Amino acid sequence: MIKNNTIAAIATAPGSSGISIIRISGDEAFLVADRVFRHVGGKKLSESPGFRAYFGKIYDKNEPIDEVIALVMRGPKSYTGEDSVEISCHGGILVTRRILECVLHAGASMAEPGEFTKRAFLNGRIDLSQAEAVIDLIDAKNEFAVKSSLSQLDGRLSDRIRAMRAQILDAMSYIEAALDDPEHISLEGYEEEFTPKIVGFIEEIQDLIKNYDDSKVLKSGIKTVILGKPNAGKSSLLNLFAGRDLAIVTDIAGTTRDVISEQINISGIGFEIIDTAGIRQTGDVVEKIGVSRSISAMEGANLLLYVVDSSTELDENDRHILSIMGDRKVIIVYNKTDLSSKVDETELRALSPHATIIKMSAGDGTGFDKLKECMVSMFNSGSIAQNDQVIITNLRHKEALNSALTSLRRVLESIEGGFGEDLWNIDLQDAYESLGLIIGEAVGDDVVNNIFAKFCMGK
Ligand SMILES: Nc1nc2c(ncn2[C@@H]2O[C@H](COP(=O)(O)OP(=O)(O)OP(=O)(O)O)[C@@H](O)[C@H]2O)c(=O)[nH]1
Ligand SMILES: [Mg+2]
Repeated sequence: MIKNNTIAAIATAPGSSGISIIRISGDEAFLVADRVFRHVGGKKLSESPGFRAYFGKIYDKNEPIDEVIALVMRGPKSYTGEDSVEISCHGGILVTRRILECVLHAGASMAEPGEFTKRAFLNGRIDLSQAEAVIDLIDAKNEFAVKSSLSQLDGRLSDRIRAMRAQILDAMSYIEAALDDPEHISLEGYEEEFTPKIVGFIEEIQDLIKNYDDSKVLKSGIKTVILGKPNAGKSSLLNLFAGRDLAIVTDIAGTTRDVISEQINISGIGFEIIDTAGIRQTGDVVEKIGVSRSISAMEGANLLLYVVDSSTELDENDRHILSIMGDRKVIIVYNKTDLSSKVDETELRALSPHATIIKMSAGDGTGFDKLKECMVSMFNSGSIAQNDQVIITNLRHKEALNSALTSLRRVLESIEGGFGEDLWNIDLQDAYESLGLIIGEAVGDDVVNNIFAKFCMGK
């Protein structure tokens, strides 16, 4: 346990609320709290066995400030791993600040953002990837992000990394021992046993890296681009998703010129819905720019919603757009079903055989629920983005995995090239260290400070 001074901060969001919490942590947390808190029954927090709540008042010298509940947690079984007190007071801004001031006067120092979590890391209660999961959890914008951060906080990533490091360490020790004592430990034929192990590590790391891109999609939302020729009803559809008049809708073909987007949530899954300019051959300079933006928006999409105006016949514009969509995931939105239909479904199906067709009216909202259900079921079946077993969500982790991968590939090259076992160990050592960076072994202070600086106050 690292001896630390006692820190304090307001842990709840600033503003008026039912309750606010002032958090105190460190060796003198109980003493500091006892200087400002008077229990109704006269008990001292420093004499508490811990994990109990005490009702009383906070005093500034002899002036009562608020009625509060003090929650006492004894280290190492606390968030920070240290003795901690959480004071729940009435949630006014002034009251909360005044209590914090009293606590600071009583001997605590003001915590830096993220310092409570940093202490949990420095005290060995959680590792670095778990600390990062705490920020991710706080920042989570959808259920996927919550789930993946929780699994990381739970230590699932750390467990996999630790298991790999332990095996690498074993291999290194064996080689080292054999090099030191060749008479008793032989490396004769060892590469036959060793090569598959290294290949196994490489595959496992590749697997982790591969799901990084999917997880990035899931954290920020599945990129869903609405495409179609002018006047098909694309902006009307965006407005339905947004639940408000976000984009301008008119009966003039070529209304939308710019790419407009909105983050939404359907059944806990994040989608980034992007409205684009209708695609057609046009002489208008501004509209032309819009059309080329629509096409580049399509490039990075995870899902395309192709809107067809079913009240007009399919034309060259429709055929052109359907042909440039390639093998991307497409839902065809057969729009304007409230008008008489001029579009033959079989022809549509022939143009885009793998797409699902949803009939709806963006005008009055009929069939919109079916479209949303279809989007969710494509996600759940894994056809838009992989949604299980996703573990890597953090760029720092991905970079560490990449450098471990490079080192392990070098080990394979050394084996194939018939280079000495001492060379294998140099690269194994590098891989071991790179993996260690993920869980926070031997990371520099600057990296640690940088990570915790992203936290909010009181966390
Ligand atoms: N009757 C009917 N009209 C619709 C429907 N959806 C859209 N419209 C109308 O069709 C016209 C064009 O709609 P928009 O949403 O602006 O079409 P857009 O695809 O964004 O058009 P551009 O931005 O020009 O590419 C507007 O007059 C809408 O009110 C629908 O389901 N039924
Ligand atoms: Mg539009």
